[in-house]
Amino acid sequence: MKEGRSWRFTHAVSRLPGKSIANGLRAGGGADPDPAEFLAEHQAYTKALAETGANVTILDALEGFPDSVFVEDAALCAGGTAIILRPGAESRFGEAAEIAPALEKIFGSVKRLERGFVDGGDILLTDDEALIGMSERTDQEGVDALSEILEPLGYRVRVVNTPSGVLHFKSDCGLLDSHTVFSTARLAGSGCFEGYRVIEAVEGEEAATNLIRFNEPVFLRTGFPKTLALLQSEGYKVITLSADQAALVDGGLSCMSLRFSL
Ligand code: CIR
Repeated sequence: MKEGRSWRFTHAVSRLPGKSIANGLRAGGGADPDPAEFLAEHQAYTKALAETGANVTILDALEGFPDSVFVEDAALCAGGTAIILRPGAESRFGEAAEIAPALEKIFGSVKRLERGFVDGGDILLTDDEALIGMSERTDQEGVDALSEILEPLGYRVRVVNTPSGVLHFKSDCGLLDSHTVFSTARLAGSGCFEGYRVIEAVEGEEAATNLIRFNEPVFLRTGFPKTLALLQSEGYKVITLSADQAALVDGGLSCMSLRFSL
């Protein structure tokens, strides 16, 4: 196992949002995102990833799949391998076949989940573990199938629960370094991070937990000043990025890229 493989990356893959993002799934039935504003946020996001020195591939928008900008749910890149998942929302299932050719080109070949359902947003990878949250989108059959692929790649699988009413496991947590997780109190309280150092979210700023560590910086959503101060006081270099448009359709910073090293 390579120390830091869960946050030091040479590559990322993202997909441009289409105009159809206005029809993206959302639990709350709130306002539609604005496609032009979403695109501007996305451009700032991919630029920031590239500025860490990573090679960022940006795929064309897929108008037929409104949520396809959230590439993290259709595939998982782990241990030098790309795994095509089976997203659990009906309107998103076809995104997996759409992303496969791009990953085949980059990785040479891909593995495929053959049964069940798993959304990548339910998977938190650390250096040697995959914490997989059972959710409305991720079921036991999918977890079993994914475990068969991940264990030979050097990941122990820890099956955990996504809190009810929460879309994805990583809606409520993010990795800060090889040993440290940033989590809402409600998720950390379940005991699912035993063995890790946990920094709990500031009350009222829980939505900030969907952050990503990508090389040196931690990317945090703009608008969470107490969280910014907390993470800086813990010694992290934090860069803030707006993800307000993604949030309108239940997305955040982690969902908009696949992050890996070759
Ligand atoms: C969905 O409901 O699937 C999208 N509107 C949001 C997906 C966010 N993805 C993620 O947190 N990994």
